[in-house]
Amino acid sequence: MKLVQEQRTKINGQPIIAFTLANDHGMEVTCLNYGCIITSILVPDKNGKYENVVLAFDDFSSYLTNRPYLGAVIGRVAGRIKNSCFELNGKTYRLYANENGNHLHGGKKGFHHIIWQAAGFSKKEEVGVCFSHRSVDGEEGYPGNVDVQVTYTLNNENELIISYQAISDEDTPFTLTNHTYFNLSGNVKKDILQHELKMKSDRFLPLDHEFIPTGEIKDVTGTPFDLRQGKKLREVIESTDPQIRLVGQGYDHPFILNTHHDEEIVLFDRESGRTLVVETDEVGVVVYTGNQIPHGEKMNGLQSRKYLGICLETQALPDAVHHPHFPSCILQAGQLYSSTTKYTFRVSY
Ligand code: G6D
Repeated sequence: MKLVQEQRTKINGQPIIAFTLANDHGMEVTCLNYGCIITSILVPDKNGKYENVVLAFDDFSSYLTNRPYLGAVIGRVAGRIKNSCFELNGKTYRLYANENGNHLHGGKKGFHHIIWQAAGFSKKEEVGVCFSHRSVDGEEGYPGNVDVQVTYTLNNENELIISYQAISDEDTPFTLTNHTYFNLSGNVKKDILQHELKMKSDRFLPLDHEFIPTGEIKDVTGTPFDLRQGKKLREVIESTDPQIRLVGQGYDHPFILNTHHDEEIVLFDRESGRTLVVETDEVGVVVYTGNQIPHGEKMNGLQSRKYLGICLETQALPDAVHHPHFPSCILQAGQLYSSTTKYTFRVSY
């Protein structure tokens, strides 16, 4: 196992450090203390060729805006909160409204724009980085002081494990995710439309015109959201289903997972043979096929465009604060928030 850290730049005198984690088989993960952003994951294809399978900006400065939220940890609350407000314990809280009057992905200065405290670690069978941050009372309009810890661990099973922990001194909505865009072709040789996605999920959440769950929980049977047998993403984006069309021909939808830590999400690229298995203890996953990736941003040596990557954002159900029939996303004062998502990279021949 190897851990290398190097200073990339400074922001207001604070060093921006890149951590490169390497296991004994050649898999590498590179991440930043800025937004806990993952900028590279090198894994082999069926010919043993190691290539990067995530989207990343060519220049660090692009992360200071980062409209696509490339690679970043998202919080305090991943997803959208309608009208940027919620009621809690008889009080109304107003959040920063950063999209059409709604609150998206933690607001103006969400966790993706934070310089986290970071400490690398290296043991015999694992290497990683532990990021920490105190989100103070009133940050983006949220109540309570929350101490957050995000740990990236790489082991010799080619598993990247992301574990999130937090504790708050007041009740507050709280659900984190990682917004990495995966593209298993390697160095973004192709877009993701030849990828196949399989998921153990019987239900999904239809969205309204602002991409916020309507509250309906719908059976996937007979819809383009049925991934139980696997589907090519090209088939999905070519669907005429109104929900596929609504978000720009693709997914941007929450799915409710049937099971946990049971190979519930599998992404496969036949040409390279690369397979990504995602397992989580989270209730759901927002699958986003990059329909809104802004054009013309420089990433992976290319001009960005739609469908260059797919996000598998494991998290609580979006806008849960407004849907009492969704599992709650409220972190009670003094309760430990704990969530783990594991990304396993394999090769299929
Ligand atoms: C778009 O609607 C999508 C979001 O789900 C995504 O997280 C964001 O782009 C990056 O707003």
